[in-house]
Amino acid sequence: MGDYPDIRVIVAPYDSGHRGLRMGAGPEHLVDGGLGEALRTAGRSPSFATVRPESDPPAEVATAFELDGLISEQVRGALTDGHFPLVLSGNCNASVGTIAGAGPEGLGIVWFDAHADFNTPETTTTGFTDGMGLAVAVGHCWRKMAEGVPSFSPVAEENVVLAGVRDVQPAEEERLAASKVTVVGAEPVRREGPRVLAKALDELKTGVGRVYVHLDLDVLDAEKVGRANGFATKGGLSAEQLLATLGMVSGRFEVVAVGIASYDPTFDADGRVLSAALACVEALTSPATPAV
Ligand SMILES: [Mn+2]
Repeated sequence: MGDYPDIRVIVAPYDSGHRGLRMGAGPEHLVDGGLGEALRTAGRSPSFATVRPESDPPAEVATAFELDGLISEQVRGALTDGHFPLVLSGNCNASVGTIAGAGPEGLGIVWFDAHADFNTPETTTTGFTDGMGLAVAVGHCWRKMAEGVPSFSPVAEENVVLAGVRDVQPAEEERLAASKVTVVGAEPVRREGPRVLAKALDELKTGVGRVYVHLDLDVLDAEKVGRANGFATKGGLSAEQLLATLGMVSGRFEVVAVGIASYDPTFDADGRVLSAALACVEALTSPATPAV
């Protein structure tokens, strides 16, 4: 990250338009579970802002994009104030707001997730917009809705690295293969270590200098670490591997914003996912991160 003295924690505690429900409980659980302490340990002073959509009744798609708009304004405001934006959200599609606020032109995305979040309304079998977050970010779907998010424009596919995936649907697989998104699955990271990500990051660096880091906590291994949510699967990264890969990202790029998403504390009874998440926050916001 850049040399920001302060961190603006932007809290978007919603899942599918519902406040505090399921993964919507994650952001406040992270805050109550020691996020401020982790930031202070990293030498930062945090301030907190919670976004509140007003669409009534809430509707999954409309509320998701309303949240994106509110997040975009918060992220832009934080950057204007010289604060580093850290966005805690229930769903991954909140990333669209963060990317918009950070300024999508010339921005790269490093997206950690067990899933590809690359469905569109035409390929999804669940109707869950969370699973379309990356597809929206690169302009593949919901284009009119995304246009309504202040400052949003799609990020170029070639400026995206998707890492740690292992649960990808066939239609997503096809569309990823036809795209310029670089995919580094969880399996090679587990087999050969975090360094397998180096090539993808070095290539990304030829195109962009600043990145948004998206961290869906279900990139963590459901067995070795714990289940971040109801969609978590085994075969993922250990906390150490994730920390090492994050260090590789912050060693190469100016990280302009971080998003942490998809944490449902009811699946994390022993708090191991929480601990891993806080360690990631510390690593990503420490003033000096050594390059690997
Ligand atoms: Mn996700």
